[in-house]
Amino acid sequence: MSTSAEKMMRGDVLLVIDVQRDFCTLGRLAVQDGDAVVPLINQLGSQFQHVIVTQDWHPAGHSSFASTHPGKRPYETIQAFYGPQTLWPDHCIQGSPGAEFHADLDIPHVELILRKGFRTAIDSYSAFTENDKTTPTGLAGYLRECGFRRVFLAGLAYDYCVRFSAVDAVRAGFEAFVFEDACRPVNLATSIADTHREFAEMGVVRLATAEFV
Ligand code: VGL
Ligand code: ZN
Repeated sequence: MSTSAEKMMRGDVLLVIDVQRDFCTLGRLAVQDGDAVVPLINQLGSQFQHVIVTQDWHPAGHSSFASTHPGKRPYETIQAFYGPQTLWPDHCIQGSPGAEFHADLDIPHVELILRKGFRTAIDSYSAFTENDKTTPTGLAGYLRECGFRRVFLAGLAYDYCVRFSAVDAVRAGFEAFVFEDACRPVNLATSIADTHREFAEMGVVRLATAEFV
């Protein structure tokens, strides 16, 4: 395993989660040090023949926005029709500057941009299944049809969209690997510890970028 070409297998895909301006410095839902993932993800991108990126893509007035619910504040939890839902500041509104990818993200050969969270009534942390745990995004079918078997993840935020995507990748029958240093967390209550517990339970492998590039 001396070169990345030997580590890389046919059937591997890099899934880059939500590296968008609203999750980075001065963004509406800025994750601490979120910008720091960009150079690492660019490096990873150059090592993978196959790269897919996701884009959080909410309509104005989305049900996950605290501003949609009178009297509610960001980071409170409400009961949605599908269960508990954390409320967020307005972010990644379709077509807004904050929904754009970070300006320094540079992976020209990205083969699919998957948008998620575009249904007003349902949030979607996972790139595979929306928060109702029922509505598929179509990504599992895409990956299967293309013959991918191992999904490598990086991006924002570690304890929300990366976590749910990695766990759902395993549920969908793929192997999942997370480049931890190429992610940053939101860090609410026990979200990071919960992520580590769930990764261990589900067999999601935690990696450092240096182990791969
Ligand atoms: C995310 C909260 C709300 C994420 C997206 O990308 O992790 N978190 N929407
Ligand atoms: Zn969102």
